[in-house]
Amino acid sequence: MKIDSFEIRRVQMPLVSPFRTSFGIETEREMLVVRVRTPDGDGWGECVGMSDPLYSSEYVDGIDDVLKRFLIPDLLSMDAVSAPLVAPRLAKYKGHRMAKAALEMAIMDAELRSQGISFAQSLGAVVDHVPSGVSVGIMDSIPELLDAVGSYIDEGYVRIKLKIEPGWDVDPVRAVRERFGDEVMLQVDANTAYTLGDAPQLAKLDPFGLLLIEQPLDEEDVLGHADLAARIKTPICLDESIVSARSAADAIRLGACSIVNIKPGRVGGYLEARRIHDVCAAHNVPVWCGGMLETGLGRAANVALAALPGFTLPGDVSASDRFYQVDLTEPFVLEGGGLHVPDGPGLGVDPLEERLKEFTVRAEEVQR
Ligand code: NPG
Repeated sequence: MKIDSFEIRRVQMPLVSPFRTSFGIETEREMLVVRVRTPDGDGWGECVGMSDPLYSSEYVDGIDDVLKRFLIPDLLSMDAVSAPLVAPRLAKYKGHRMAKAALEMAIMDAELRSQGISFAQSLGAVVDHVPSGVSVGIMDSIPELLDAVGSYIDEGYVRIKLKIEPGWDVDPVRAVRERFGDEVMLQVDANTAYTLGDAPQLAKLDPFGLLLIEQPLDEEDVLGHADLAARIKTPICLDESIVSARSAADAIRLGACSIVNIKPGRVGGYLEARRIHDVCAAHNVPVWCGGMLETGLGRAANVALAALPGFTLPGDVSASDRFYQVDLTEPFVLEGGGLHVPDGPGLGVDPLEERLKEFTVRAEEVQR
């Protein structure tokens, strides 16, 4: 496929309520949305990088720079491009996986739209509806947390994930178990907030029958996770540490995790995400789809990925209204505890012109 140009849009969307994790509080989501223009039609990519480099080293201003200065000019210099060529072509630029993922997503969308094939079909989805989990931020008090969890359960979410950090771990988990019972699928996410020295504290979560504990230790501490796995009963799931199919294979071989969270942006795109799915499936390691407060664009692609056979645990694929009063696309709505997998060409959803205008703070065209 030939590419005419790329448009980079900086988008700012208010969140329905502040979202607090062990690395910060978000009240608004700032992100980049990329549109690729081709003679066969446009395609959309969403970049999951945040405003500040707190979850990963990538951040919006840095992504904007690397896109304009290196990645986009390189792709524009090619006679023709297709989604599987993007990652190998851009491999010489170290890192910047979220930036690369957004470009691959846009090109994949344009390509699939022109071929009349959906993301789900192209990735190998086997279901048309995926169960939704919801991620619940750190709160100021246990009663406030219980109210939030109660409303998500009432809405129909089938799995609850509690964000934890030192000082907010065993008590909230115990309170949720006491109030909502042992049947609720419950897991926790530490976003690297602990060290191996905290093993005795983390072992106190063992009696609560959690599905998993996500990324308790530093992202580079893969061996530490293997050691921790020997000291606690709750299964360890890695998120930040898994940046490629290779790192997933390494972590599994070292015994650092028994479950993997796959976020396409973190690993450089949907095609690498599928390779991680394949590696994990080959090792009987369950995977689930992570979320990074995506708009309807990224959500559509995540839902398609979550429909692959190895995604045996509910993902952070909540409805649009979990984070946004109005979405960039028609909203994803919770039905039967999950979301329908879009089946139209490409992402199967389009940004609504008015919304895009409303939330865009800057738009730039990068041409050949
Ligand atoms: O449902 O989109 C969602 C959010 C799920 O908790 C969630 N994401 O650490 O997994 C995470 C966390 C996150 C959000 C990470 C934003 C980075 C940015």
